[in-house]
Amino acid sequence: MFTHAVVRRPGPDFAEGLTTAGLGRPDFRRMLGQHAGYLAVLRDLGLAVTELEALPGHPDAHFVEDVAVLTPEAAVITRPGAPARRGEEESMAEVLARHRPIRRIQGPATLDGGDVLMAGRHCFVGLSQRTNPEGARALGGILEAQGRAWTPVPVEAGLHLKSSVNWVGGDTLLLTESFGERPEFKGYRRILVDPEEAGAANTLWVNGHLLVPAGFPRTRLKLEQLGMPIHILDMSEAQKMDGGLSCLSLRWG
Ligand code: CIR
Repeated sequence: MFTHAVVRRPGPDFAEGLTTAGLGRPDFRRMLGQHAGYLAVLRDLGLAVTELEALPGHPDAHFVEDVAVLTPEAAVITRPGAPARRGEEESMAEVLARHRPIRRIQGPATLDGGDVLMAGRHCFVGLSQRTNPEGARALGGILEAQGRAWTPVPVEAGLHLKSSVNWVGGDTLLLTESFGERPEFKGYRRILVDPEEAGAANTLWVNGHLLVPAGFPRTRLKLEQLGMPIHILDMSEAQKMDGGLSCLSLRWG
């Protein structure tokens, strides 16, 4: 169960962030509204949410998930794979140091938290355009010292591993079709998102509830079979910047 989360308010320059989505220019007021709605759900689900101020000059800094990985034993401050995003991590390290001992990923390793998928005690680490093998191994070494097993997973589609694969409780993963048959996930019950609904894969489990992005009715029907309460959230403006539900918070318990 999660008891805490950290989020960061999007800044007025957030449309200058990195994106490949091709979904058009996002709107700041709408983004703030969607961000506030997301925070409200986290608070309703019992999390103490710390909201940091926007970080001027870092238009992607509200995608806080990428700059740290939390385990019960440590907060691992990452070295983001996109040079433009380096510098977001320091103010997060200050906040997380109040909760966990700090560990750091050092260059030339790169690691984005969006590539780190915790499925119960097991961790999958995506090898992507952002996370290199050194970054995966550096995190893996920290996890192993904590008694956790991890598996690297090549990310051949999407920005991060969690753009395409997410844990939705128990032994169940929600995946896009291209990850559905990957051997790394064979031991799990797998729910595939509809091929037209790839964006639905970035669904977020929070304390026995599922936060699901709006606009994906077929995946919603499949997820309803799991019997968990579902919260549909409009994520259109974050999606225009290649982001989604998991990227907007760091969560721990
Ligand atoms: C980026 O390209 O880094 C941001 N525009 C989006 C990051 C999304 N983060 C995530 O999926 N964990």
